Amino acid sequence: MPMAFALSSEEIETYRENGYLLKERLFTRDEVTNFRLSCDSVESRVKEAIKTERAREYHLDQNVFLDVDGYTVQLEHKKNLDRLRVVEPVDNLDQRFDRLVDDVRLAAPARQLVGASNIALWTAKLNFKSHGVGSGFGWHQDSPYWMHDSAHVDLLPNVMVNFDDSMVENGCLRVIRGSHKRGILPGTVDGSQLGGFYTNPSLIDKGEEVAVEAIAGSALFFDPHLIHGSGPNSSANPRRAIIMTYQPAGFEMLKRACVRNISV
Ligand SMILES: O=C(O)CCC(=O)C(=O)O
Repeated sequence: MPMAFALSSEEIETYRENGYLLKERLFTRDEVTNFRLSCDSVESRVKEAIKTERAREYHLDQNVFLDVDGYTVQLEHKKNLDRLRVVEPVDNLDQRFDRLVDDVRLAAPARQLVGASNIALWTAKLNFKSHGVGSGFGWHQDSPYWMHDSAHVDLLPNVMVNFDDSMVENGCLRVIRGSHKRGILPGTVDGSQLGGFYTNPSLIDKGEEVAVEAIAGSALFFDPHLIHGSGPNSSANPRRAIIMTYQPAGFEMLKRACVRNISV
């Protein structure tokens, strides 16, 4: 009998072909409401932590990053430095996020995509994309960021759980369908510090671009080699989401010297 919440063979085929798969309404309205409360709580605690002497600030390409208490914080760009952009890893900053890592609705598909019956967490980041100020993400693959820290970069499927309706207007995720099949692609050569992590524009087939609009409570599974990015959020609505990445069991997390195996 198929495991509850496991992907069907057609869904797996779609994921393998396109590099992504959207599962609508995986989480209820009440669950989404609670996840939003968790976002607020993490935001206020992180804002306090980065004011302390424990925080170490550094700049990359004029953007501000802070390492504090074992996680990294990216602030929004330029004049919006009072707003958080990304917190990573975030799983252990909130009990609901910690439980979400083990949620069978995500873990059962992740096991199939990793191809292992036992899996662990690789990383979990909370992207705030605040209304009016949330900046976009340039076209990139995740695998070039991770290849120096993981020996199995092909086995790191992502799942993005949307806590708000995620539309073109508030900067939904965009993907280049099928781009994962080409493996790790060369980066941009523009002299910037992080340019090498952005996919060389000459290799991006814009004819395959898809804006993946998704309602709150949906989950988007996507391949670590899939080229993706997103526009800014200039709307009046937030676009909060967590992106969790799984790996085979027994390996340490990115940026944290501990193994976080999945317990169900
Ligand atoms: O949240 C987004 O819009 C994009 C995030 C992303 O691409 C990433 O965190 O790697």
